[in-house]
Amino acid sequence: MATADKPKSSLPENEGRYDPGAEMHAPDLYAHDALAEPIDGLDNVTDEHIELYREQGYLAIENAFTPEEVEAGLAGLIHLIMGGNPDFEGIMFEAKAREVLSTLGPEARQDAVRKLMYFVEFDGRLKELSHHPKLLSVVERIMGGERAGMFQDMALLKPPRMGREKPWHQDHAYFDFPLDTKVVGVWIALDEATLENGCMRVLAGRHREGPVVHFKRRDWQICDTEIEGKSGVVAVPLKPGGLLLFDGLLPHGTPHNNSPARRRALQFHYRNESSQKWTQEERLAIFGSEGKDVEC
Ligand SMILES: O=C(O)CCC(=O)C(=O)O
Repeated sequence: MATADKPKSSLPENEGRYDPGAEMHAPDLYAHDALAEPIDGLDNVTDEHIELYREQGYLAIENAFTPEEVEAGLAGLIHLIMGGNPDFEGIMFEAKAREVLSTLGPEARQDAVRKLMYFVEFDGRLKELSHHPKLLSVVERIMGGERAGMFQDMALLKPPRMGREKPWHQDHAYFDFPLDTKVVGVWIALDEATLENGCMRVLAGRHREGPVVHFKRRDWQICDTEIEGKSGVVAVPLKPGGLLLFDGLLPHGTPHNNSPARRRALQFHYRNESSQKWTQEERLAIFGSEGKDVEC
């Protein structure tokens, strides 16, 4: 396992900043056909499960992390949100909370955060989770035994009532890596992630059909009409300490959190270390709509 790329203390330009507001999605956009069936524990991932990952583009694992590890992750996040490391600047607030931020006390401030990025070099507890040997071993098995390098770390908090949708997208559409790069996302539940508070939805098996054009709408996203009415949507509710592994080309998204419950999660991205880089132009030629006869 390689170490993370050079730490950045703040959000890089164009990353996490496309933020047109809080327009609400259609009520059925995240309706599901099935629930994921998680494996119990990272130790119990068999070669058949790895094969299943290749076929369906994801694998859910419950009890991947202990309650103590989950507590440590949450403590690390809260420490950073409360300004415990003054060098860390990678916090993004929910659009609705920005106007009132200066009036919020510490508890309310936590529930105004949409996401944190590039934090592992600023808190050892979070770094330990991202470099957990059992997790890395499964990620490297998915990559066919290649060495994995983590290149992005995020925490997605979806606060009660306010937490915005993350529209359907493929993560690869955000990353400047050639399409043959093995990109594995790991999404870790720190609170219970439920249908109501915005657990992940995935379009099972769709990664095998390759890239989908993305548009700037409520976010950099797949057009809603590409998803509406599609079968094969799997919802992935998880208890704290459970995780979802998913392919960089797997369409996925999460609805608005309209419940009173928090939904805090970590998301790490790994790629095979031998992969090359793309330019942004190369990426947009594949994932962007410009020059193509497509509309949204
Ligand atoms: O945690 C979420 O709500 C969705 C995260 C996600 O899919 C992403 O940031 O790529």
